[in-house]
Amino acid sequence: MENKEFARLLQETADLMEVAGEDGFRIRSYRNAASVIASHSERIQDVVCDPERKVTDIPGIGKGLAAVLTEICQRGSFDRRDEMLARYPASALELLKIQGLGPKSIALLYEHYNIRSVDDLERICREHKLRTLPRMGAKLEEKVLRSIESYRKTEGRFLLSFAQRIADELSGEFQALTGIERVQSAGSLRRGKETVGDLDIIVTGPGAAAALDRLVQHPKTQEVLGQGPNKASVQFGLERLQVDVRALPHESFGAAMQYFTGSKEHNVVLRTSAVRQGLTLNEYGLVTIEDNQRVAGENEKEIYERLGYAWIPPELRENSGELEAAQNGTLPKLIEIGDICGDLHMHTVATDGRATLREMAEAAAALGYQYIAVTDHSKALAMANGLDEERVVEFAREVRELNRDGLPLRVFSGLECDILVDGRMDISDDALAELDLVIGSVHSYFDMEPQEMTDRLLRALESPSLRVLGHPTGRRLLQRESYPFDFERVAGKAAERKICLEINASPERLDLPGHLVRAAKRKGCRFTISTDAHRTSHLHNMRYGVTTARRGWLEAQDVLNTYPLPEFEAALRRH
Ligand code: DGT
Ligand code: CA
Ligand code: CA
Ligand code: ZN
Repeated sequence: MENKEFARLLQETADLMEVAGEDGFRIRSYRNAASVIASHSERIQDVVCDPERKVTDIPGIGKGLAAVLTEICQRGSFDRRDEMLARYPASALELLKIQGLGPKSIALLYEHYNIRSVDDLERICREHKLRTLPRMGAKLEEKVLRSIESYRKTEGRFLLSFAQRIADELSGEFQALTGIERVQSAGSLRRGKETVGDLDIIVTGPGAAAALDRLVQHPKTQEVLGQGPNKASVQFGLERLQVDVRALPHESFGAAMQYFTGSKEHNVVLRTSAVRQGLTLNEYGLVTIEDNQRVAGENEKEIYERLGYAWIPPELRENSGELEAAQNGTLPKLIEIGDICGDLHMHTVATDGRATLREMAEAAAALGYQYIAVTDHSKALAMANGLDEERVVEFAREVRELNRDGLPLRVFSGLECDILVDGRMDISDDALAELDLVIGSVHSYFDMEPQEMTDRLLRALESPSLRVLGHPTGRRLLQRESYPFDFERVAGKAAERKICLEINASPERLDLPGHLVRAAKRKGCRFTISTDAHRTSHLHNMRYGVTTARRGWLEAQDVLNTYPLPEFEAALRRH
């Protein structure tokens, strides 16, 4: 069991206790423990199961919590949680996921309107009854309705990185079975979509059916949804991610990959095009309608080419112009992970990161990078111990020295400077001017009117030292939508001011999203792709940023950190 899962169970229970109006001490200790566990570097399960170790040695974990953690290890839940769940069914937890409603509001809704589900809540808002409760108003009604809409869109979806981990785990196990030729993921995962509904895995080879058995009998399989000779579907892991595995003959591999990669919209157009050419396309192959002659199927590329298209990278298969481009020979030459020469957004122990500058530099050098920018937070993020002017200037000096002393790669001094509520930078221009690379980011006051937020961002783009607009929409996948603002205007101004838009590769953000990357490119913007790493392992998330850039049709030259060191440095100086 992952630390995140322990943390989730504790948070959940604390939430329900708060709904129940229980005393604050217990609740705080659960929440505190959840955050300690979530960021603990070792697996809590290993510590709990090791008779030589004591969980109570971890700061923030007392005797009571140690017992709770042991119980979770043994049976995946604990008494207190079961008690709370008996009192407030799963629907209360569901309601807690609606943004804008805290436990206290939910308690009120239970009490006054006996709300038991998201549907109930929606009805109460539509009937304007929410505003009759203490401290709630018409504005909150609107906000809750918007939150419900976004909740329904994300319900039952998973982060790309999480889906990828499960796909890798299962693929590895299938590959190890005998008689397996190929194991590949299709579906939204292969298209690199930021969230994934379910996994679609294709297996070929004489022993392919063994993969279906393995899936169905897997110790982590929670429930079997169906099993036939060619297909098995299960709910996998505690998170109950649905996994569909299909066993197919070797000669259908390409057709199956094409069919199950989708998107549905892309496939509809391709199939229609096939029919116009007297052909039928399905998961088994491409065949002539007239006499059922097979013309392609083993190889995806052959299928596209036989139909008059260049092979289309999966990230583009959304029926948003890629089919026309593939016919005209105007598909972009998409950026690849190997094009990346450096990472331009990361944090260290100086603020809320876990590693030192040298540790980050060493880890980045091990990835083959030529340079990094270290960009800790600025003082407005007091909780993160953000840098003030004095520390900024001192940091710039220190980095110049460290580069002379010999680091494993070139380090640029940077800052993730807060964009204040009025659009000013959190740090004076003089201090910012000492740095090599300044990112400006919004971390507070998300609830502004669209016009205000647009003005705030436009003003930030006036800052003379600003090089990059960090995580430009502020979205948190499955948690918080973008703050509303006029994206076209902001992108236009960024292009004019030659300020890059960041593609933040953190799997919880992937911000900008692909469709906005593409829109910004049309406006003439350039980009950076960076991990926002808070520990060395996060540097590996670069792949998700590159995937998102590909979904935005970017080529290597659109992205500043594909430049080799001399060109990158020259570009910084030109600014
Ligand atoms: P997801 O799982 O919601 O993130 O999105 P996808 O795209 O992986 O969708 P999924 O798992 O329902 O199906 C995978 C692909 O298989 C889909 O992109 C296209 C193809 N496919 C599945 N069912 C159908 C269908 O009923 N009609 C058509 N045209 N295509 C289908
Ligand atoms: Ca899927
Ligand atoms: Ca599926
Ligand atoms: Zn940030």
